[in-house]
Amino acid sequence: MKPRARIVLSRRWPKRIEAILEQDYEVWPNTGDHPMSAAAIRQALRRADGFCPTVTDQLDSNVLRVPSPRTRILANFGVGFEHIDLDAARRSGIVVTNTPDVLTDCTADLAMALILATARGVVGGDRMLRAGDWSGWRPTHIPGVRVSGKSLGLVGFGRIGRALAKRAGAGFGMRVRVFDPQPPADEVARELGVEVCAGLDDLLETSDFVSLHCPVTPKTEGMIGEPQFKRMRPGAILINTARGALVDEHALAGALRSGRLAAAGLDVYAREPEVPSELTEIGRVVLLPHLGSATRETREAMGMRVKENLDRFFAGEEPPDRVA
Ligand code: 8YV
Repeated sequence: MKPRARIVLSRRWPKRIEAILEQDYEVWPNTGDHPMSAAAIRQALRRADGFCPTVTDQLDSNVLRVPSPRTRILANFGVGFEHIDLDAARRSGIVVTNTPDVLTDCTADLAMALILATARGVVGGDRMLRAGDWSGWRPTHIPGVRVSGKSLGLVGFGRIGRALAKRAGAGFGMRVRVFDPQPPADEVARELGVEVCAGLDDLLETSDFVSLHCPVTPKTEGMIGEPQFKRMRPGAILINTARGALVDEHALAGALRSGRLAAAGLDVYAREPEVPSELTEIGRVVLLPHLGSATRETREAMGMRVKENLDRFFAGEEPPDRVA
């Protein structure tokens, strides 16, 4: 019998999926479930056939410069892969895969949740009530802003952006405007009921809510900074479930403090798990700890998608979600 391939999981995965993996692989889990150090990752690359990282692992060119690695596949648990240097992986002859599709709906759901939470005082209201500060109903208590019928600008119109467009358009009657360097075909835009903006500035100037749905690349890093906040409608709300590095967090805090922005809903940060204190100090920001794909169903589906990539790769076939 062929020996089973040895794989390292950089974090604990849902129990059921770890058990399924163990049927076909020699699984080395990271029992402590802390982010792995560069040295521990290098050791894994020397000793395992496959390495399954998450967003908390930095696989830069330095880490990947392991002389004759045993690892031949980095099967990422997650759709975003900016933490992996694809060129360095290619140079070391390592294949890279990710997990698209399976987290689209849950991430779009969370973006919608942040739109509602920021607009309607969901978190502030809960906080006030628990603090014993609720003196009873009154017409002027926590005046939110209406979501239904407002305009929503989507920066990036891939899978998650499209899923949010459906929810916001069909469910909340929002006018959805999109900007993507690769704009959707006319029939796709028509079918999803979205208007395609001429550029980012056009989107920022015409949206009550702006929600980010693009990957971080050298081109998009810091793309929402002071000049962009100045272009946004006074009282607009920023939602970010994509990546923290898309936003200049200091400029965001400034735009919130000055009142230019009414609120922000954030699930991601530039230097996770660090969250700038100038953001935590502002009550009108809803801050979540990177929960986009955090449902039992989706985390299991992500694990199974990684397994599908591993299975195909170790069977000598092309893995379905190869990105390098
Ligand atoms: C994941 C995500 O939880 O898939 C992604 O890119 O942002 C999250 O939903 C995380 O990346 C796991 O690695």
